[in-house]
Amino acid sequence: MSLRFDLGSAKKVSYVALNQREDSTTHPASNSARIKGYNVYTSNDGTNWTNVKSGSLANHRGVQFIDLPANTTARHIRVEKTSTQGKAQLRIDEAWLGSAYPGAGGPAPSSRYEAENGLVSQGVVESNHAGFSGTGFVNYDNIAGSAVEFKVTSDVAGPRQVTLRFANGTTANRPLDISVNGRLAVDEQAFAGTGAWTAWQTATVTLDLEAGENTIRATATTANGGPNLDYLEI
Ligand SMILES: [Ca+2]
Ligand SMILES: [Ca+2]
Ligand SMILES: [Ca+2]
Repeated sequence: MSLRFDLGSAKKVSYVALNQREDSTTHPASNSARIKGYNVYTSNDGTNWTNVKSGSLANHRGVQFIDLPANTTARHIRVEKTSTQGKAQLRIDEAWLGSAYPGAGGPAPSSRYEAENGLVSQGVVESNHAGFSGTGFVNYDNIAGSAVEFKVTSDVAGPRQVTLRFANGTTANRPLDISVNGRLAVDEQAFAGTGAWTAWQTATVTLDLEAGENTIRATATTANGGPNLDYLEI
């Protein structure tokens, strides 16, 4: 008994995931068709097969993963059931192939820069309103020109999504001018009231960054100062 996939052309395959039919809620499920022993074969022509993995699956419910050897590339994948936890059937509700695990390649994980570790100009680091990340947040002085500056590293040049986490316990918008490397990038980015100083929200802007270190400065533009600023994330 086997399950066969045709990818249409040779592709990288990192794992096979199987979600098998739950035949019984009792344990042990002697009438279960769950796979015990298996072989996984690959082929590029659908005729000549290579056994790339053999093993056994636990008698568990839920999705189970069969990891394939590193750099497995094939058009055809076949999972053969060689022994059973119960009866000799193959009962698969869902199955899929993965080319990579999350985090293995693709965009780099985001980096967080806490505002309280930034360069604060006319503001104070506080921690009296719960829900912040890190060790606190920056309370901008209520004055135009108060600012927080971040040194942010980008691995590539070009537009990047940059998220700012903030709280504004007033009902008045507290806009910030956001500059990159000394040039105004976003004029009067809005930071509306969030309902409470403990109610944190995020605002996302797109900034054109250079590869390497960038200076991002968020400057209050009204006499109310900025919102309380928790962090910047890229
Ligand atoms: Ca303030
Ligand atoms: Ca402005
Ligand atoms: Ca923080």
